[in-house]
Amino acid sequence: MKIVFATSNPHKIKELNGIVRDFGESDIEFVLPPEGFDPVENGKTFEENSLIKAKEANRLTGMISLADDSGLCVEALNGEPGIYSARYAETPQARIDKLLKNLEPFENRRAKFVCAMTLIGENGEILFADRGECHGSISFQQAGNGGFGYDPVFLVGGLGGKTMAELTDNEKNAVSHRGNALRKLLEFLKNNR
Ligand code: ITT
Repeated sequence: MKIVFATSNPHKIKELNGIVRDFGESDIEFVLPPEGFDPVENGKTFEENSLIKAKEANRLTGMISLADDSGLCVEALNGEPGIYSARYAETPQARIDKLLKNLEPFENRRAKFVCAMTLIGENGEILFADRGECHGSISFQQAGNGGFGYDPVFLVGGLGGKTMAELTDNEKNAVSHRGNALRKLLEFLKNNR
C-alpha cells in the first residue's frame, strides 16, 4: 500500500521507515508529497495540525495520506513549546538554548514528547487519528548525536539517564512518541484490511 507521508522533515521519514520495518510490515511504502506541499499549520492542537497536513497532501495527490504533528511539552512552561516546537527559535541549537534558559528558574523539569497522527483516505475521509506520547524530563546539558530536534536534552523516563539523542535509532523508535503513535496505526491497518 502506497501512503503519502505529509511532511517536509526527512528525520521523520527515516524514523517512520525504521518503525514500519521493526513492526514486520513489508506492504507499506511511504512516498513524499509533491513539490508545492506547504500546508498552513494554523491549528490550535497537534491533532488539528496533523489533520491539516494530511488533508493538504491528499488534496494534492488524491492518495491515502498520513501526517504527524509532534512536539515537546514542558510541564513548568505550561506545555510550551508544544505545537510551536518547530518555531520556538530560528535553529535547532537556538531552540535548545532557549528551552534550557527558560527552564532555569524551575525545579520541575518534567516533559513529554507528543505525536498526533492522522490517516486520510483517498476521498478525504479520516480513517485513523490517535496520538503517541513519550514521558521524561529535560536535562541540564545536552548529550548525544542521534535523532533530531530536542533529542539531546530529553531524558527518557526509565532509561537510566540517557538522552533521546544517546539512544540508537532502534532504541528511540521503541519508546518514542512517533513509534507509539505509528504502532497504533499499523495495528489498525492490520485489523482493517
Ligand atoms: P513537518 O511539519 O513538515 O512534518 P516539522 O519538523 O515542522 O515537519 P512539526 O510541525 O510536527 O514538524 O514540529 C515538530 C517539531 O517538534 C520538530 O521540528 C522538533 O523540533 C520537535 N520534535 C518532534 N519530534 C521530535 C523528536 O522525535 N525528537 C526531537 N524533537 C522532536
